[in-house]
Amino acid sequence: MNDILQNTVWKINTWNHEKVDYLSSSLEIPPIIAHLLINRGIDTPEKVEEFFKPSIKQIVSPFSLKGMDSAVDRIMEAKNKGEKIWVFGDYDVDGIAGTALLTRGLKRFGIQNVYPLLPERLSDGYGLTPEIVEKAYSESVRLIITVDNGISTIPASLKAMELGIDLIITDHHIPSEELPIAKSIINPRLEDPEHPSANLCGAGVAFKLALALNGSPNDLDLVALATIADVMPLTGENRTLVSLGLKHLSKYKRIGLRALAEMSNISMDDMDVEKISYGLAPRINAAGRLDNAFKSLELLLCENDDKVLELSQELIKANEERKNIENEILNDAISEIEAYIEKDAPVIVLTRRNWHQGIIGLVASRLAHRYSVPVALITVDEKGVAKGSIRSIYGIDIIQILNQCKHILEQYGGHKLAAGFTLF
Ligand SMILES: [Mn+2]
Repeated sequence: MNDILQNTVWKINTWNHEKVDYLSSSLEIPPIIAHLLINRGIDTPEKVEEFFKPSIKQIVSPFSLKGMDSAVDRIMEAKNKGEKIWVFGDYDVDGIAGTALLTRGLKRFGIQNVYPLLPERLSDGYGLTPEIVEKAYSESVRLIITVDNGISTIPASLKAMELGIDLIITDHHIPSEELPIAKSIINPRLEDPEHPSANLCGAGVAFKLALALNGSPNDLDLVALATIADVMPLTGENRTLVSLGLKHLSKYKRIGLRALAEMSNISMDDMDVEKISYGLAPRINAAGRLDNAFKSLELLLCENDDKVLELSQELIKANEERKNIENEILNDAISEIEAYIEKDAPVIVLTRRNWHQGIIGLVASRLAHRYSVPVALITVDEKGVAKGSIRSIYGIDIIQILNQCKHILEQYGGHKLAAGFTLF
């Protein structure tokens, strides 16, 4: 911990006397509180009121996001024609929760012919691929809606066009210059950064689409779970969604989450960010890291008491296994770093045969904290394919760095602080 604090650059905001005086006198609050609020951009009495009392009213219209109208139109058409729809997600908490949420939202909208699908990390890899589109075609699917992926899936979009399958892409990953071909693309990263929804996670975007279809906010517990697990900034609309969602979690207690929490000795009264980050999220993530995330999706959708107990038990076991593998890789990496890497190296890159691909991101993240530099861990599988996970530190945008390495990468994508790639 001390290491981290020592290596952190602290930037202290200056005190804006005029604003502090105004806010502290109009609300009768101590100047230091006013200063802290102003630092967060909460600089009027109205914004303070909103900040302290998150409410449904603060959720902005889903139609303020580009692509929402055309997405709703296309889904309406699917409903009228009775078309088969796939909701295609991701194997992490955000992708799983978003897939569960949108599947429920479409059913609530009156579409029964809808099926959730998640890729397998080891065999399919991340995101929609031409192979998955072909499989959809062979199963008579005519509309695929992605959740938490799809913004960089140009090959899959070409395949879909060729086969006459329409795509609605809902994602929150950073778009590259070229966008896939789709009926509709909804991605808050394509909006103005000041848009209140600019920081939504994948499940947050799925929530917006479900809200646009049904007109009422549902499954807020899943949005809170995903927003926290995806480590999104808790500002703007995210803060409202998480605040409402945590209350919803405590009160409503989805049976799958309740079983998982009980069996993990987590009390669901007074749910908070910590209980999700360190309690529920790692267990929901564990299945997707080790083999198949579908178990976690089933848990979120399941309404059978016996089945949720069984699924929870499996997730808890998978999480124990994940911890063991993570510690093995961590120790392995640390001994290599201490032996071979110079103390002031600006970046750490390590590669190994058969490091577990589902776990290297977690280890990279722990190493980036420990050494305060970006860390890339690369694993090479039996076929010789090299896949890497990078975790960065604040101030170093790894997507920009990966953009510069484009020519040696077969595939890459992610966020400023966390990304994945495949080498040629
Ligand atoms: Mn995500």
